[in-house]
Amino acid sequence: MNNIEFFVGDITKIKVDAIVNAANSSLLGGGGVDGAIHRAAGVRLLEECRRLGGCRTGEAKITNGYNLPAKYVIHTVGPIYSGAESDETDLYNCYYNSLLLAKENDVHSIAFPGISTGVYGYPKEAAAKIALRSITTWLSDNSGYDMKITIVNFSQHDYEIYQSVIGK
Ligand code: AR6
Repeated sequence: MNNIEFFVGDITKIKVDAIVNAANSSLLGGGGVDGAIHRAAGVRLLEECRRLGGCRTGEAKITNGYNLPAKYVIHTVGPIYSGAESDETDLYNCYYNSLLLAKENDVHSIAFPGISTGVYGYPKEAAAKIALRSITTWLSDNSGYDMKITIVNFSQHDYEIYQSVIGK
């Protein structure tokens, strides 16, 4: 996992080419990491999001980062956890499609929060496994492309969940 590193803390503080937002399908802001990103980026982010016309679950859209240290924000919509098989596919697609969109925009460093693991209720260990599977698959599918990936854990506890998944 040479291209993957971990950061414990606030994703809005990270200087990378793109940070990923765990948004909702309206793309018009909300709580959690979405609220934090909109507060830190400023009102121009909401103005640009209004022009995007929403986003489907598992898909991703890109905007500028405005007042953030990151150049871009990639907004993706995770599944609201229900236990259905489609949750796993949707969550996998969030990571994979965010990376595809990043590459299309010449992004070479990207930071992900734990998509769906807050308000949307996805169990954190299961979500970490899917995130790692999606990211490592994308990296091997795009092995000629230089992409540095940061997984952002908001708490030490979330970080430990990831490390236990990697250790297994
Ligand atoms: N930096 C990094 N991670 C964070 C931050 C932050 N500043 N703030 C929260 N997290 P959530 P979801 C973590 O609820 O489950 C919003 O209202 C948090 O600990 O933000 O995908 C949207 O508008 C958790 O592990 O996103 C949607 O309506 C992870 O980020 C809905 O919530 C995701 O938690 C999306 O729910």
